[in-house]
Amino acid sequence: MTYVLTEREEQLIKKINRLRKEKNAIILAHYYQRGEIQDIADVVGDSLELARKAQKTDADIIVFAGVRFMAETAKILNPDKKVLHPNPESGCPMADMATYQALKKMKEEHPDAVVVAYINTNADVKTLADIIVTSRNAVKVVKSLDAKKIIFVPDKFLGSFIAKQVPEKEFIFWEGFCPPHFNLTAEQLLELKEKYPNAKIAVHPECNTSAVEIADFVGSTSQIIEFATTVDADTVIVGTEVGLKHQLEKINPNKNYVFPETADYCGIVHCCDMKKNTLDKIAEVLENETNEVVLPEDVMEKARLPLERMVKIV
Ligand code: CIZ
Ligand code: SF4
Repeated sequence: MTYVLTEREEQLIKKINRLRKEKNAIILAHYYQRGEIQDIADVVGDSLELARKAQKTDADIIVFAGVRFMAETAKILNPDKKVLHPNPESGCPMADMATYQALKKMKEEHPDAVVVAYINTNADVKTLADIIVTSRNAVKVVKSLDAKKIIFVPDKFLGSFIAKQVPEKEFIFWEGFCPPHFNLTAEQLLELKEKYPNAKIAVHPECNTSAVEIADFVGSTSQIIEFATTVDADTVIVGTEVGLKHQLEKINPNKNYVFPETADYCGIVHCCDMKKNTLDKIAEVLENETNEVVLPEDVMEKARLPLERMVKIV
């Protein structure tokens, strides 16, 4: 996506560059961030890649351009670092669908079940999990568990995608979903396929089951990047948040990446929460060191255990 910076944005970038040098800071950005943020980031990746990158850095300050649960995960894995979240209002509606009290109750009702939580959960909910998964490693992690019964929280679509590949286990799903991915229908994808008959369709497992069923490939953001940039097809229809288009075009500009059109700013598949981080906000937190991610010690300690269990498996 060619994007021409305004004069103001160019000045903001100069300011960000000066501040990050002065303060020994790094900027980590998720693939769903605005293109101009991806372009100035030290690292662009999925939530786990970024949290692990944060573990390796010797920077004093980490500016995490993603939604809140991602900045929290980086903090949980790096408790001694200063993690700044450009806009604390950038949350994840799907993560907010799972609450601590309701999950606690569900656990009590199924004492024999193991709780598998998607990384898209708030820190307090992670404290109730036995293990965390991302969309990249979920099937592998769930297959490796001894338990027969799994409570999967919060994404019922990712949950049912996993369940199909792990039929030997029994699943209890949470009624959660990602609104932008849920709104993408199989009909929209098939319409695009009519327009581009030789295209391959790649979707994220957060999409609803009807979209997942007609796709040629289902995977996480980093897996979609691998598939779309290397598959033997000139056009790839991509069913995930439109921010990924920027990265796909940077990595392999010789292909045509078609994302379903959306009428609204927050719609198909456009996550308005992801877009709440802006260059302005990044410059502001770098300058004033505001919006630091602060979590209670006990929450961090408890939430770190299921994250570390996952890291040992993958
Ligand atoms: O873990 C992430 O970064 C998310 C939310 C999606 C993905 O597929 O990478
Ligand atoms: Fe949450 Fe969906 Fe937005 Fe990701 S794209 S942050 S899952 S609402």
